[in-house]
Amino acid sequence: MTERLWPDSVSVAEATAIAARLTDALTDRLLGVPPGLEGRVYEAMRYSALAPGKRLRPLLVLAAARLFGVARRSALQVAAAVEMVHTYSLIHDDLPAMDDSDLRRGRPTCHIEFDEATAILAGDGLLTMAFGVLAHPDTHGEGAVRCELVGALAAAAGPAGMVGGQMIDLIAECQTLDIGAITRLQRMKTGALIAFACESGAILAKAGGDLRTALRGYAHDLGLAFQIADDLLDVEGSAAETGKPVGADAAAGKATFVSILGVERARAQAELLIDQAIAHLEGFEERAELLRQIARYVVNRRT
Ligand code: GRG
Repeated sequence: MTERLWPDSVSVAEATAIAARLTDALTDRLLGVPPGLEGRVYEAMRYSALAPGKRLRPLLVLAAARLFGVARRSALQVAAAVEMVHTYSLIHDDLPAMDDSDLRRGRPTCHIEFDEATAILAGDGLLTMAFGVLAHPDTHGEGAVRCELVGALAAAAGPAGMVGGQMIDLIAECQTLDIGAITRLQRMKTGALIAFACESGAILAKAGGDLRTALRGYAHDLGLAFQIADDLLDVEGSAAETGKPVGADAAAGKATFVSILGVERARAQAELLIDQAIAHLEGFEERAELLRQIARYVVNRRT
Protein backbone atom coordinates (compact mmCIF):
# COMPACT_ATOMS: atom_id res chain seq x y z
CA MET A 1 0.00 0.00 0.00
CA THR A 2 1.39 3.42 -0.84
CA GLU A 3 0.60 4.85 2.58
CA ARG A 4 0.39 2.29 5.39
CA LEU A 5 -2.89 2.24 7.30
CA TRP A 6 -1.50 0.37 10.30
CA PRO A 7 1.68 -1.37 11.49
CA ASP A 8 2.17 -5.11 10.75
CA SER A 9 1.64 -5.95 14.43
CA VAL A 10 -1.77 -4.23 14.60
CA SER A 11 -4.53 -5.91 16.67
CA VAL A 12 -8.06 -6.50 15.32
CA ALA A 13 -9.39 -3.84 17.72
CA GLU A 14 -6.87 -1.23 16.55
CA ALA A 15 -7.34 -2.05 12.86
CA THR A 16 -11.13 -1.94 13.27
CA ALA A 17 -10.93 1.49 14.90
CA ILE A 18 -8.72 2.78 12.06
CA ALA A 19 -10.92 1.23 9.36
CA ALA A 20 -14.04 2.70 10.98
CA ARG A 21 -12.52 6.17 11.39
CA LEU A 22 -11.22 6.39 7.81
CA THR A 23 -14.29 4.84 6.17
CA ASP A 24 -16.64 7.03 8.20
CA ALA A 25 -14.64 10.16 7.30
CA LEU A 26 -14.97 9.33 3.59
CA THR A 27 -18.66 8.42 3.94
CA ASP A 28 -19.25 11.68 5.80
CA ARG A 29 -17.70 13.56 2.87
CA LEU A 30 -19.56 11.57 0.20
CA LEU A 31 -22.88 12.11 1.97
CA GLY A 32 -22.67 15.88 2.32
CA VAL A 33 -26.23 17.21 2.71
CA PRO A 34 -27.32 19.49 -0.17
CA PRO A 35 -29.43 22.57 0.61
CA GLY A 36 -32.62 21.49 -1.29
CA LEU A 37 -35.61 19.56 0.08
CA GLU A 38 -33.89 16.30 -0.97
CA GLY A 39 -31.54 16.94 1.96
CA ARG A 40 -33.89 14.83 4.10
CA VAL A 41 -32.93 11.61 2.31
CA TYR A 42 -29.24 12.43 2.81
CA GLU A 43 -29.93 12.97 6.52
CA ALA A 44 -31.55 9.53 6.70
CA MET A 45 -28.66 7.93 4.78
CA ARG A 46 -26.14 9.57 7.13
CA TYR A 47 -28.18 8.56 10.20
CA SER A 48 -27.86 4.87 9.33
CA ALA A 49 -24.49 4.78 7.54
CA LEU A 50 -22.63 6.65 10.28
CA ALA A 51 -24.36 4.83 13.17
CA PRO A 52 -21.95 2.76 15.29
CA GLY A 53 -21.72 -0.64 13.53
CA LYS A 54 -18.72 -2.97 13.59
CA ARG A 55 -17.46 -1.91 10.13
CA LEU A 56 -16.39 -5.52 9.54
CA ARG A 57 -16.73 -5.25 5.76
CA PRO A 58 -14.55 -2.10 5.46
CA LEU A 59 -12.00 -3.81 7.71
CA LEU A 60 -11.95 -6.85 5.41
CA VAL A 61 -11.60 -4.64 2.31
CA LEU A 62 -8.65 -2.77 3.81
CA ALA A 63 -6.96 -5.88 5.25
CA ALA A 64 -7.27 -7.80 1.96
CA ALA A 65 -6.17 -4.78 -0.10
CA ARG A 66 -3.10 -4.50 2.09
CA LEU A 67 -2.09 -8.05 1.08
CA PHE A 68 -1.74 -6.88 -2.49
CA GLY A 69 -0.20 -3.46 -1.82
CA VAL A 70 -3.27 -1.60 -3.08
CA ALA A 71 -3.28 2.21 -2.72
CA ARG A 72 -5.08 3.45 0.36
CA ARG A 73 -7.40 5.81 -1.51
CA SER A 74 -8.65 2.98 -3.77
CA ALA A 75 -9.24 0.63 -0.87
CA LEU A 76 -11.12 3.27 1.10
CA GLN A 77 -13.44 4.01 -1.80
CA VAL A 78 -14.35 0.30 -1.96
CA ALA A 79 -14.66 0.11 1.84
CA ALA A 80 -17.15 3.01 1.83
CA ALA A 81 -19.11 1.49 -1.08
CA VAL A 82 -19.43 -1.93 0.60
CA GLU A 83 -20.56 -0.39 3.86
CA MET A 84 -23.18 1.64 1.97
CA VAL A 85 -24.61 -1.54 0.45
CA HIS A 86 -24.53 -3.28 3.82
CA THR A 87 -26.29 -0.33 5.49
CA TYR A 88 -28.96 -0.25 2.79
CA SER A 89 -29.64 -3.95 3.43
CA LEU A 90 -30.04 -3.32 7.16
CA ILE A 91 -32.42 -0.36 6.60
CA HIS A 92 -34.63 -2.40 4.26
CA ASP A 93 -34.39 -5.54 6.42
CA ASP A 94 -35.73 -3.56 9.41
CA LEU A 95 -38.80 -2.25 7.53
CA PRO A 96 -42.30 -3.35 8.64
CA ALA A 97 -42.64 -5.41 5.42
CA MET A 98 -39.56 -7.44 6.37
CA ASP A 99 -38.26 -7.89 9.94
CA ASP A 100 -40.25 -4.97 11.37
CA SER A 101 -37.49 -4.06 13.77
CA ASP A 102 -37.23 -0.89 15.84
CA LEU A 103 -33.63 -1.14 17.08
CA ARG A 104 -30.45 -1.22 14.99
CA ARG A 105 -26.88 -0.33 15.92
CA GLY A 106 -28.21 0.65 19.34
CA ARG A 107 -30.52 3.30 17.90
CA PRO A 108 -34.09 3.53 16.60
CA THR A 109 -34.19 2.06 13.09
CA CYS A 110 -34.27 4.43 10.11
CA HIS A 111 -38.04 4.12 9.53
CA ILE A 112 -38.73 4.84 13.22
CA GLU A 113 -36.43 7.87 13.33
CA PHE A 114 -37.65 9.22 9.96
CA ASP A 115 -40.62 7.43 8.32
CA GLU A 116 -41.11 4.34 6.19
CA ALA A 117 -40.98 6.05 2.79
CA THR A 118 -37.85 7.99 3.73
CA ALA A 119 -36.20 4.79 4.97
CA ILE A 120 -36.93 3.04 1.66
CA LEU A 121 -35.43 5.98 -0.21
CA ALA A 122 -32.42 6.12 2.13
CA GLY A 123 -31.71 2.46 1.35
CA ASP A 124 -32.17 3.07 -2.38
CA GLY A 125 -29.89 6.11 -2.15
CA LEU A 126 -27.11 4.17 -0.41
CA LEU A 127 -27.34 1.25 -2.85
CA THR A 128 -27.15 3.41 -5.95
CA MET A 129 -24.52 5.73 -4.54
CA ALA A 130 -22.27 2.74 -3.77
CA PHE A 131 -22.03 1.94 -7.49
CA GLY A 132 -21.30 5.59 -8.23
CA VAL A 133 -18.43 5.46 -5.74
CA LEU A 134 -16.96 2.35 -7.41
CA ALA A 135 -17.31 3.94 -10.86
CA HIS A 136 -15.50 7.12 -9.77
CA PRO A 137 -11.90 7.56 -11.00
CA ASP A 138 -10.74 7.91 -7.35
CA THR A 139 -11.43 4.17 -6.99
CA HIS A 140 -8.97 3.11 -9.69
CA GLY A 141 -7.25 4.73 -12.64
CA GLU A 142 -8.35 1.98 -15.04
CA GLY A 143 -11.94 1.82 -16.23
CA ALA A 144 -11.74 -1.97 -16.67
CA VAL A 145 -10.90 -2.44 -13.00
CA ARG A 146 -13.73 -0.14 -11.93
CA CYS A 147 -16.05 -2.08 -14.23
CA GLU A 148 -14.99 -5.40 -12.68
CA LEU A 149 -15.66 -4.01 -9.19
CA VAL A 150 -19.13 -2.79 -10.25
CA GLY A 151 -19.97 -6.18 -11.77
CA ALA A 152 -18.68 -8.12 -8.76
CA LEU A 153 -20.62 -5.96 -6.27
CA ALA A 154 -23.77 -6.24 -8.38
CA ALA A 155 -23.43 -10.04 -8.37
CA ALA A 156 -22.85 -10.13 -4.61
CA ALA A 157 -25.69 -7.75 -3.71
CA GLY A 158 -28.27 -8.77 -6.32
CA PRO A 159 -30.74 -11.64 -6.78
CA ALA A 160 -27.98 -14.27 -7.10
CA GLY A 161 -26.50 -12.98 -3.82
CA MET A 162 -27.87 -10.92 -0.95
CA VAL A 163 -31.29 -10.07 -2.41
CA GLY A 164 -31.87 -13.71 -3.40
CA GLY A 165 -30.80 -14.85 0.08
CA GLN A 166 -33.23 -12.40 1.64
CA MET A 167 -36.02 -13.75 -0.60
CA ILE A 168 -35.32 -17.31 0.57
CA ASP A 169 -35.16 -16.05 4.17
CA LEU A 170 -38.65 -14.55 3.86
CA ILE A 171 -39.97 -17.82 2.39
CA ALA A 172 -38.33 -19.69 5.29
CA GLU A 173 -40.81 -18.04 7.68
CA CYS A 174 -43.55 -20.29 6.31
CA GLN A 175 -41.57 -23.20 4.90
CA THR A 176 -39.10 -25.38 6.81
CA LEU A 177 -35.65 -25.51 5.24
CA ASP A 178 -33.09 -28.25 5.79
CA ILE A 179 -29.49 -27.56 6.71
CA GLY A 180 -28.32 -27.57 3.09
CA ALA A 181 -30.93 -25.00 2.09
CA ILE A 182 -30.10 -22.83 5.11
CA THR A 183 -26.40 -22.97 4.24
CA ARG A 184 -27.16 -21.83 0.70
CA LEU A 185 -29.46 -19.06 1.95
CA GLN A 186 -26.84 -17.72 4.36
CA ARG A 187 -24.03 -17.91 1.82
CA MET A 188 -26.19 -15.74 -0.43
CA LYS A 189 -27.65 -13.39 2.18
CA THR A 190 -24.55 -12.64 4.25
CA GLY A 191 -21.61 -14.48 2.70
CA ALA A 192 -21.68 -12.96 -0.78
CA LEU A 193 -21.07 -9.36 0.39
CA ILE A 194 -18.37 -10.50 2.82
CA ALA A 195 -16.74 -12.41 -0.05
CA PHE A 196 -16.84 -9.30 -2.24
CA ALA A 197 -15.20 -7.29 0.55
CA CYS A 198 -12.34 -9.83 0.72
CA GLU A 199 -11.93 -10.27 -3.03
CA SER A 200 -12.02 -6.56 -3.88
CA GLY A 201 -8.35 -6.21 -2.87
CA ALA A 202 -7.40 -8.77 -5.51
CA ILE A 203 -9.57 -7.01 -8.11
CA LEU A 204 -7.98 -3.62 -7.34
CA ALA A 205 -4.52 -5.19 -7.65
CA LYS A 206 -5.47 -7.11 -10.82
CA ALA A 207 -4.27 -10.24 -9.03
CA GLY A 208 -5.40 -13.64 -10.26
CA GLY A 209 -4.23 -17.16 -9.71
CA ASP A 210 -3.77 -19.10 -6.51
CA LEU A 211 -3.71 -16.16 -4.11
CA ARG A 212 -7.04 -14.85 -5.34
CA THR A 213 -8.55 -18.34 -5.15
CA ALA A 214 -7.20 -18.67 -1.62
CA LEU A 215 -8.77 -15.37 -0.58
CA ARG A 216 -12.09 -16.52 -2.05
CA GLY A 217 -11.86 -19.72 -0.01
CA TYR A 218 -11.14 -17.72 3.15
CA ALA A 219 -14.12 -15.45 2.49
CA HIS A 220 -16.42 -18.39 1.74
CA ASP A 221 -15.75 -20.02 5.11
CA LEU A 222 -15.59 -16.76 7.05
CA GLY A 223 -19.00 -15.61 5.76
CA LEU A 224 -20.73 -18.79 6.92
CA ALA A 225 -18.94 -18.76 10.28
CA PHE A 226 -20.02 -15.12 10.73
CA GLN A 227 -23.64 -16.10 10.16
CA ILE A 228 -23.50 -19.03 12.60
CA ALA A 229 -21.97 -16.67 15.19
CA ASP A 230 -24.87 -14.28 14.48
CA ASP A 231 -27.37 -17.09 15.06
CA LEU A 232 -25.62 -17.94 18.34
CA LEU A 233 -25.79 -14.30 19.44
CA ASP A 234 -29.51 -14.32 18.63
CA VAL A 235 -30.01 -16.98 21.31
CA GLU A 236 -27.17 -16.18 23.72
CA GLY A 237 -26.54 -12.44 23.34
CA SER A 238 -28.44 -9.40 24.58
CA ALA A 239 -29.86 -6.34 22.82
CA ALA A 240 -27.45 -4.19 24.89
CA GLU A 241 -24.48 -6.06 23.37
CA THR A 242 -25.70 -6.45 19.81
CA GLY A 243 -27.59 -3.16 19.43
CA LYS A 244 -30.54 -5.01 17.86
CA PRO A 245 -33.37 -7.16 19.24
CA VAL A 246 -32.37 -10.76 20.05
CA GLY A 247 -34.52 -13.90 19.87
CA ALA A 248 -36.11 -12.73 16.63
CA ASP A 249 -35.40 -15.95 14.70
CA ALA A 250 -37.00 -18.20 17.31
CA ALA A 251 -39.98 -15.82 17.64
CA ALA A 252 -40.49 -15.99 13.87
CA GLY A 253 -40.22 -19.79 14.00
CA LYS A 254 -37.29 -19.66 11.58
CA ALA A 255 -34.94 -22.62 11.22
CA THR A 256 -31.33 -21.56 11.82
CA PHE A 257 -28.03 -23.37 12.28
CA VAL A 258 -28.63 -23.19 16.02
CA SER A 259 -32.21 -24.44 15.94
CA ILE A 260 -31.19 -27.42 13.78
CA LEU A 261 -27.76 -28.28 15.21
CA GLY A 262 -28.13 -27.01 18.79
CA VAL A 263 -25.79 -24.50 20.42
CA GLU A 264 -22.78 -26.77 20.95
CA ARG A 265 -22.69 -28.31 17.47
CA ALA A 266 -23.32 -24.93 15.85
CA ARG A 267 -20.39 -23.45 17.78
CA ALA A 268 -18.18 -26.40 16.79
CA GLN A 269 -19.20 -25.94 13.16
CA ALA A 270 -18.32 -22.23 13.29
CA GLU A 271 -14.92 -23.03 14.78
CA LEU A 272 -14.27 -25.68 12.12
CA LEU A 273 -15.10 -23.15 9.40
CA ILE A 274 -12.70 -20.63 10.96
CA ASP A 275 -9.89 -23.23 11.00
CA GLN A 276 -10.62 -23.89 7.33
CA ALA A 277 -10.72 -20.16 6.54
CA ILE A 278 -7.32 -19.69 8.18
CA ALA A 279 -5.87 -22.70 6.34
CA HIS A 280 -6.66 -20.99 3.02
CA LEU A 281 -4.30 -18.13 3.94
CA GLU A 282 -1.15 -20.24 4.14
CA GLY A 283 0.32 -18.87 0.90
CA PHE A 284 0.22 -15.31 2.22
CA GLU A 285 2.51 -16.24 5.15
CA GLU A 286 2.80 -13.55 7.89
CA ARG A 287 1.22 -10.89 5.67
CA ALA A 288 -2.22 -12.39 6.37
CA GLU A 289 -1.93 -12.34 10.16
CA LEU A 290 -4.62 -9.68 10.52
CA LEU A 291 -7.06 -11.69 8.37
CA ARG A 292 -6.37 -14.72 10.60
CA GLN A 293 -7.12 -12.66 13.70
CA ILE A 294 -10.28 -11.25 12.13
CA ALA A 295 -11.47 -14.81 11.49
CA ARG A 296 -10.97 -15.72 15.17
CA TYR A 297 -12.67 -12.52 16.28
CA VAL A 298 -15.70 -13.23 14.08
CA VAL A 299 -16.64 -16.38 16.02
CA ASN A 300 -15.79 -15.02 19.47
CA ARG A 301 -17.50 -11.64 19.15
CA ARG A 302 -20.32 -10.51 21.47
CA THR A 303 -21.61 -7.68 19.27
C1 GRG B 1 -33.06 -6.19 2.43
C2 GRG B 1 -31.94 -6.89 0.28
C3 GRG B 1 -32.04 -6.97 1.73
C4 GRG B 1 -31.18 -7.75 2.35
C5 GRG B 1 -31.07 -7.88 3.80
C6 GRG B 1 -28.00 -8.80 5.36
C7 GRG B 1 -29.47 -8.77 5.38
C8 GRG B 1 -30.13 -8.97 4.08
C9 GRG B 1 -30.18 -8.56 6.49
C10 GRG B 1 -29.60 -8.38 7.81
C11 GRG B 1 -30.31 -9.28 8.75
C12 GRG B 1 -29.35 -9.97 9.59
C13 GRG B 1 -29.42 -9.64 11.03
C14 GRG B 1 -28.51 -10.87 9.08
C15 GRG B 1 -27.55 -11.60 9.89
C16 GRG B 1 -26.12 -11.29 9.58
C17 GRG B 1 -25.89 -9.85 9.47
C18 GRG B 1 -25.70 -9.33 8.10
C19 GRG B 1 -25.85 -9.09 10.53
C20 GRG B 1 -25.60 -7.65 10.49
O1 GRG B 1 -24.29 -7.39 10.14
P1 GRG B 1 -23.25 -6.84 11.19
O2 GRG B 1 -23.32 -7.67 12.46
O3 GRG B 1 -23.90 -5.41 11.49
O4 GRG B 1 -21.92 -6.71 10.57
P2 GRG B 1 -23.19 -4.03 11.90
O5 GRG B 1 -24.34 -3.18 12.39
O6 GRG B 1 -22.17 -4.29 12.96
O7 GRG B 1 -22.59 -3.47 10.65
